[in-house]
Amino acid sequence: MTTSTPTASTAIPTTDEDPFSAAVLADPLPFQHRLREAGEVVLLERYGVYAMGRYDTVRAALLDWQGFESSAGVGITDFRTEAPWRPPSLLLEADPPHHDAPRAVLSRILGPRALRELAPRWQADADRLVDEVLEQGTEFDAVTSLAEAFPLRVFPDAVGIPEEGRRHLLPYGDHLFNSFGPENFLVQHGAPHIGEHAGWVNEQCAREKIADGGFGDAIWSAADRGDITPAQAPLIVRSLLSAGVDTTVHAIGAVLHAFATHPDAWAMLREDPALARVAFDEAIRLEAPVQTFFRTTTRDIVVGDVLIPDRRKILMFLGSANHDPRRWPDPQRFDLTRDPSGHVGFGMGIHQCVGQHVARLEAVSLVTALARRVESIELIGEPERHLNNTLRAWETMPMRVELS
Ligand code: OVP
Repeated sequence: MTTSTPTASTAIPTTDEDPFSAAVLADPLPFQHRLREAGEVVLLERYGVYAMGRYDTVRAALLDWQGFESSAGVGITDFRTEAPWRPPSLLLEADPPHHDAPRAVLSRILGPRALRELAPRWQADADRLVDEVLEQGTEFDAVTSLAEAFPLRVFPDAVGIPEEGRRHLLPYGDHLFNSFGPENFLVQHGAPHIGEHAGWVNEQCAREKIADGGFGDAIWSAADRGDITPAQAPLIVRSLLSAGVDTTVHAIGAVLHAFATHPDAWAMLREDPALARVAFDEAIRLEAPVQTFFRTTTRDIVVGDVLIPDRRKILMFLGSANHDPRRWPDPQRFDLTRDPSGHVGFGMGIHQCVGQHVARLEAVSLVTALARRVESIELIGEPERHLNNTLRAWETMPMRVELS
């Protein structure tokens, strides 16, 4: 997709639509369809940034980390010309060589081997949560009762942070994900409170706060061994608290919504509980809790027949790529018979979600617990979206289940 002598033959397709408007955030699929149809790369006139919405294009750009860097920030702000609002993440907002050591440390700590002993505990926790919810009745808000309740019950304990103040986690993440977008109504709404939330989050990353035996402790132990520096450790703990809460809440919301609206899929899962894993990845494909991230060009790059100049921001529409009919037949359908692997809901390449095994284990535990007790799931009212500049999320999801 790149050439050594950049040439571009065609004028770049341009749109004045605002992907960060309330209307598009509430219902992004029609906009994403227009974006994919407009071309491989489209100029978002309003912001002076580029956008990619097709699967092949997004995937290729994500794989080309040298041409499309992350270290200028993966939000709309270019860290080389504007100061970031918090110290950059050593993972998300870094590239090789600086990215390598933090990434290697975290991928071992959050890898499938390390999670093996957590799996039976989280399954028991999920079974217990589902029992508690069903004891209260068979009608509930699936967002608060399940999608928020389960990650908040297991993940902060797994990191090893104190109980006190955990109410800061969701609003911190919500504002952080808003802050990757422009300073619109969502950012303005969160800005007055972010100091308080960020202050608490940053304090929990200190060694003295972290309990023995969890992910946080493992990060500090890596610093003791010299795999990372002591100055890097708290920032890597911060990544867990930044990226690990809202994302899994909305992933679980996505999978619950998908099952509630695809009863055939729930019946299949009940027949074969091992489908919980594919259901999770199919829900990530379908809903992409992280909808978008930016990259920044490090030189002039030709994509298709347009030239993206050096040092431009490009918005990668992960959710749109996962709905590209050029790659996915019947993309809107939650289909447990398809192979969703290759979706870009976790990104692709060197930055691909390092926490995905944790997220998958959370979702599989909860879905498995539900499948053990619930015959059918339905919505008993219109679920409401929670708007965020980056996240695809539910605010409420009125649900009724029938026990088996
Ligand atoms: C989805 C992500 C998101 C937000 C923050 C961070 C990572 C971080 O590393 O701080 S990846």
